[in-house]
Amino acid sequence: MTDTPDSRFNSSEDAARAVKEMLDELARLTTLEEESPQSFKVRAYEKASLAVEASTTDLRPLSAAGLARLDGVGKSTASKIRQFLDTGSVDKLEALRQAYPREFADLAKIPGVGPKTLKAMRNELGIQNLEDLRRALDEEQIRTLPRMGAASENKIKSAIERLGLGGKDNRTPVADVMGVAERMVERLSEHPSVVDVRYCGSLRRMAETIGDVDITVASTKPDDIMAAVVALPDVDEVLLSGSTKTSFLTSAGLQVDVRVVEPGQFGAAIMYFTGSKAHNIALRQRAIDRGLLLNEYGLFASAGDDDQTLVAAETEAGIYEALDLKFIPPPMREGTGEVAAADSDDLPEVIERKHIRGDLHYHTDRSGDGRSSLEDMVASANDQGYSYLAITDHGEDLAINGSTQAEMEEHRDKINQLQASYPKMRLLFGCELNIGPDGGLDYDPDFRAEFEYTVASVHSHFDLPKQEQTRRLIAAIEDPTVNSIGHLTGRYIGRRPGIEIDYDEVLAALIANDVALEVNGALQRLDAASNVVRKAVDMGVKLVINTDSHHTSELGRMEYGVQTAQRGWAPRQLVVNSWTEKKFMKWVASRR
Ligand code: DGT
Ligand code: CA
Ligand code: CA
Ligand code: ZN
Repeated sequence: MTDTPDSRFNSSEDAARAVKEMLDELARLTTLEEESPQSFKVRAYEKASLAVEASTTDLRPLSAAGLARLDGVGKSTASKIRQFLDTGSVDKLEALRQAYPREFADLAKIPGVGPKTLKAMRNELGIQNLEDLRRALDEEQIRTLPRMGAASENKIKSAIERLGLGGKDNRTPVADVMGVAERMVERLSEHPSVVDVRYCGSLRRMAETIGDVDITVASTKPDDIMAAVVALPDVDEVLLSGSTKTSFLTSAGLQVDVRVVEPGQFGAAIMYFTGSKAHNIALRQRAIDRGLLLNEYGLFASAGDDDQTLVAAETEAGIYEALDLKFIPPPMREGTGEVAAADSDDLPEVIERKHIRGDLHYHTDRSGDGRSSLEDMVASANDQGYSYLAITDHGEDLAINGSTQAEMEEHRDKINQLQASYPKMRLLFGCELNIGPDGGLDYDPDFRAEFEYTVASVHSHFDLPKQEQTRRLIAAIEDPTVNSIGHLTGRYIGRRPGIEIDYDEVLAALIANDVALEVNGALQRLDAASNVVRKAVDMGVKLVINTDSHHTSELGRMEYGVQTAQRGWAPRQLVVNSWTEKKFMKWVASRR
């Protein structure tokens, strides 16, 4: 195969995605280079990245001049994109990677470590990586840098701890893994020798951070598969190349293990490699108790040492059934009582994607950060077959992204007009209200009451003490115009720790006021977290699973939200957006 400009990327979408990732990395490293996220160059890369994401144009055949004609793409960025499409790399980016190796650049993710500080850390103290930084913190050296003090040292220390960066193992936020894994699985599934393929491990269990990616392939031709794996565009360095297993690193340093198994053993294999280890052990114990043997090749009945008969192996469902258990959804397989619950028929009927009838946190370009029109956003929701949809653009208190009352009134008219074209889907004029530092909300209470549905969320003041954060949330929950609380802590997994609250108090307030708790399906958020969902479920708090979409490409987040809810053992009946429109609207009305 030759690398003509058109053959490097299989599809227009592949090319756009890779270009966007390249631009994002350029923006990140240029922020370090220029010591400011506000620099002209950084803004240019960010704008171009958004433009590429929003555009449906095939970038591959465009000349540099053609690329520069795209809205939001400047001339200099256009020539970098062209170079990337032609060669797979960009000189400028390679130079930046040299200057700022990944383990150093990653330190910029720690709240309290800005680009200026980071450079000073390296120039003054020789800090190159997390380990160096931790040592400098222990030796109280950071406070000797300009603008830093003992308080900044403490802030950085606690951020390292709360982000889970402290341990030896280097885990990656699920948001940085899912896209890569889905892409590899899709590509492998197109290979003629692949019978079935699935990602397993912590990713299939929808963990928040991922150690490595485990992909299992069913095929009778392992050699073909191993060759196809090392040819994947994501492979940066092959670590292990065996006859049925290949391990490699992606350019972002993520490890991927791909294993090939016989098609007849696919169920047993994906069950084993999905884990968790604790779940596997509980299942194997159950097998032993029944005189059976369970391993990655199947479930066997043993009639003497060398004589084993296969009981089940082809599908996971078949193995659970043979173990006399209900099927346990992967996100619940954490060894936290799910096997015992399935044994005594106490396993809840958890929410599934097919139960979802509406999205209740949904933006349009009425919001400063929204990127698709009202018409397109509503059409996309309609394609999902939803029977109701709350359009919740940002309230006025959210600086540049919010809308004034007059703008909202005009927006309402547009929504009402659009309703006529969608007889099967009820459109609700909604709002994402901002919870202020003291729990105050946008607009005056009379106008707030005109929204047909609201989600109230924290977007600022992340550093208040726990007690104040708790009080702040409870004040919002008690407001009669609030139907739900969006992304509870405001965290970005692995990047921003989110507010600290007293969960018992907040969940009790949700119950007392009959306000729903959102499970936000954006992968960087997954907020409320699954452990909080599980606590909420135990108390009987109502839930709502949303995508918080700002673009028509983001509706798939519903699946991630559902899996996070499953991880929290959320039963269908507690999820308000699984209810019929009639039941749902009755609940909304009872609050107002
Ligand atoms: P990670 O990669 O740290 O995010 O977490 P996992 O769960 O993906 O763990 P990984 O990649 O080490 O192993 C994948 C699965 O393989 C794991 O969930 C269960 C299974 N497994 C690994 N080691 C053992 C073991 O020693 N015993 C049993 N029963 N299963 C294991
Ligand atoms: Ca893994
Ligand atoms: Ca692994
Ligand atoms: Zn939102």
